[in-house]
Amino acid sequence: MKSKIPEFAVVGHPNEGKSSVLSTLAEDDSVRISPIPGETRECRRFPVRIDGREIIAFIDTPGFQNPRRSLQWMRDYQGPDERLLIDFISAHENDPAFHDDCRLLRPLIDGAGIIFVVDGSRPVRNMDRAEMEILRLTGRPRMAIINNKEEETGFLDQWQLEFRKHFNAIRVFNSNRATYAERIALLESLKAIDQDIEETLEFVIQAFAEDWSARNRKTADLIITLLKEVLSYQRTVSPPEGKNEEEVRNRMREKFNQFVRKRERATYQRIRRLFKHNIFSPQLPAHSILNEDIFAEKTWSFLGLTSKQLILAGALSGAALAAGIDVAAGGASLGIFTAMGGVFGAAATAARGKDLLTGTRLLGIRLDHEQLRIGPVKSPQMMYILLDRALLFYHWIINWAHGRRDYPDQDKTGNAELEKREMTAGWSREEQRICERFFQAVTTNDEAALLSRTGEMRRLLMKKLSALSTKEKSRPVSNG
Ligand SMILES: Nc1nc2c(ncn2[C@@H]2O[C@H](COP(=O)(O)OP(=O)(O)OP(=O)(O)O)[C@@H](O)[C@H]2O)c(=O)[nH]1
Ligand SMILES: [Mg+2]
Repeated sequence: MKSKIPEFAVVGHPNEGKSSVLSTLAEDDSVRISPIPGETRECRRFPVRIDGREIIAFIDTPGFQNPRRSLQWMRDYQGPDERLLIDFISAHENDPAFHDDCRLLRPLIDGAGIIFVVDGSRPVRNMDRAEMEILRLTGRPRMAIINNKEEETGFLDQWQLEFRKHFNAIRVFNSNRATYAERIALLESLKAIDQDIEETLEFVIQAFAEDWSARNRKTADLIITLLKEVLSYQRTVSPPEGKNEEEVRNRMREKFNQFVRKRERATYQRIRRLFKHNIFSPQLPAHSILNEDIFAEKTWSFLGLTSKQLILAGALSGAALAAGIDVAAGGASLGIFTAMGGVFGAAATAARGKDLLTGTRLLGIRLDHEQLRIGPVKSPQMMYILLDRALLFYHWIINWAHGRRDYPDQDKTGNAELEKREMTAGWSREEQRICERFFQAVTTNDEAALLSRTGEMRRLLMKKLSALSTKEKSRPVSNG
């Protein structure tokens, strides 16, 4: 039985980035992409499923093999328009010189719309004009996508001029950098290519948006669970006789650190899966603060609240400020990924790092009836550090396009940067209070307050996640 969901064949010249565009659009990292032209030889359908239900499908196709001769045949064709594709395929299907052309055109007979992909960083050639003309002759609704593989933008005007003759919509969409907002914007433009599918696409866009908020809600819940587990951490040991108490304390502390690292890693894995990075694991740039251990002094001097803010929140004494150690606040205006280049000196590190990391300021450890008790967490800075790291991770993962397969550290695009003002130190006092109340409820195990504090925290996180996911980076070139 034929499905009624909208289908689009992604077509174009070999190696222009068709499969990459599809992979990003469909958020499917199982699509085969390769620098060698001719990677895709057969059509493959990639449906997008939401809650197990297919809502739209994209078809990966081989690149045009013989566009000029195919066009010539079509121009000489005498039969009825509606039989053009069927007759073309039956005339060429056994000719190896037209293998790919027959394959890529077949989905159009079955009713698929066209998404034509070109690498706009090179000039328009006659071959491209032939391909565009073939697509126009098919009479199917069609959109052109400019996927710039290189930084070069000098040929864009040329492309747009050509596109206006042949397509119903044009859009710049980079398979390696497109964000969620840009995917939605592309679907919006796709509506313009055919009135008949406008309504269906409206439904698809709605479903995409709802699915995205559902993922954000799940992400918020995962972060909250992580916070609760870490902040309420409590263990008790009876130090064996004759054992050095200091050693036991250190071991307890190390166990806590291990627990936090493990739980954090597991949370990130889940977030990664929520955003459908199933096969490839996006790599952080070498200079990312997330590459630092969560208990590294560097982490504690870059992330979380400033000393001043902590004092304001009653988590640090004014003496710390008097001692002149609030230099860390100087990082407030710096992008967190770029700030790593040694801007911070030892003073800042001493302020928020060492002070909290050593001793018992972070985690209470006390002797109680011959037993050593550790936890719960005493400093809210632990919560802010976890929050900042999770937000950084989230921002990184949602901006890693599924079609991007270049792993080495070459992120010059800047889309991984999260400004300090978008992290907890930049949150309003009221927002920080929500965090403090949550911290209170968790660490004092105040069951009565916990439910409403968790609700507040979830709403706050949802707001932050949604703000991070709707930053649009490119605009449509033209729509008609
Ligand atoms: N830098 C950069 N590389 C890209 C971009 N889009 C695609 N590529 C690379 O270009 C090469 C070809 O990409 P594919 O998506 O496999 O191209 P295709 O059009 O499907 O190619 P065929 O299946 O061979 O027709 C791969 O090495 C991609 O990683 C881009 O936006 N930027
Ligand atoms: Mg391909």
